[in-house]
Amino acid sequence: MSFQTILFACTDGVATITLNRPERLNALTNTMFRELGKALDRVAADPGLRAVLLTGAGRGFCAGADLAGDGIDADADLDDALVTLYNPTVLRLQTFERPIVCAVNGVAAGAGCNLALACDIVVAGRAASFMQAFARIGLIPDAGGTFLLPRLVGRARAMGLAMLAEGLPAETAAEWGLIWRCVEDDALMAEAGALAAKLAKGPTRAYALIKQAMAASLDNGLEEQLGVEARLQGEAGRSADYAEGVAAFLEKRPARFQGR
Ligand code: T3D
Repeated sequence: MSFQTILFACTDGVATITLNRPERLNALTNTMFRELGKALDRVAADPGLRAVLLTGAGRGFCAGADLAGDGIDADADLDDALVTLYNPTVLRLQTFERPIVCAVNGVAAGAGCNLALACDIVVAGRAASFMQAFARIGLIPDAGGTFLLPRLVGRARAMGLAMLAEGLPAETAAEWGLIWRCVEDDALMAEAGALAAKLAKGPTRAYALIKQAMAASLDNGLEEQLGVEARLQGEAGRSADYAEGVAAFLEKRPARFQGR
């Protein structure tokens, strides 16, 4: 499968998707959204692909909507693009039934920042930064920014990020709990790759259920969420990986999860 705007490679159960417009800091185009969707379709259809690693080519991760090309159509309402491309992509990443590691290799701005934050585990190189660039051009955070930011870092920091639209260094992003970890730049791909490889050998179904449970908790009270946990744990408990996990524990050996 060949693409114009992304690279797609599969190794040892990990599908690596690289946003690949480095001359534009991987700014998002309509084609890129469609190709990202096709790459995820391919992963979803292959039970042997059990984790996704998302990153960017060149010195940036993603500079948000392409302000010069087909990313913003001057004749169309912006909400059309959000409804047809951005929002389905954010929902897909958040509900995708494989763990998604994002390796943020440089600046992540605008919707590029929020696509990164929609992934499950975000690791950034020390030189990377996270910028809600929208207000610089008279827009508001989209691609889930107004949903995730206050939940991740609290209202005060979310408002500062959204209104001041300054780049937040990766190290501070990790301190604030916006991302999982900040690592040295030259260690980024090895560390993120190792995380994805580990997840690709893990209990895939349980990971999908963890994603569901965490997402549900954002809207639920304790009692409802306990109900969600009971239902999803019931499902996890019927998986072959649960049986294997318990057997491996009792036999004092590493578990060999099959992702079922
Ligand atoms: O419905 C809709 O479609 C609306 C949806 C909107 C969602 C959004 O994401 S809105 C936010 C859009 N993004 C931005 O406003 C960020 C724009 N970029 C920047 O502010 C800066 O590039 C960065 C702070 C991200 C990085 O700065 P720097 O100095 O490291 O790089 P640079 O020199 O500005 O960029 C390098 C090249 O990439 C440059 O091209 P050139 O001059 O070398 O030919 C630059 O024009 C290009 N580039 C960077 N960002 C974009 C871009 N080209 C098109 N679109 C971009 N977003």
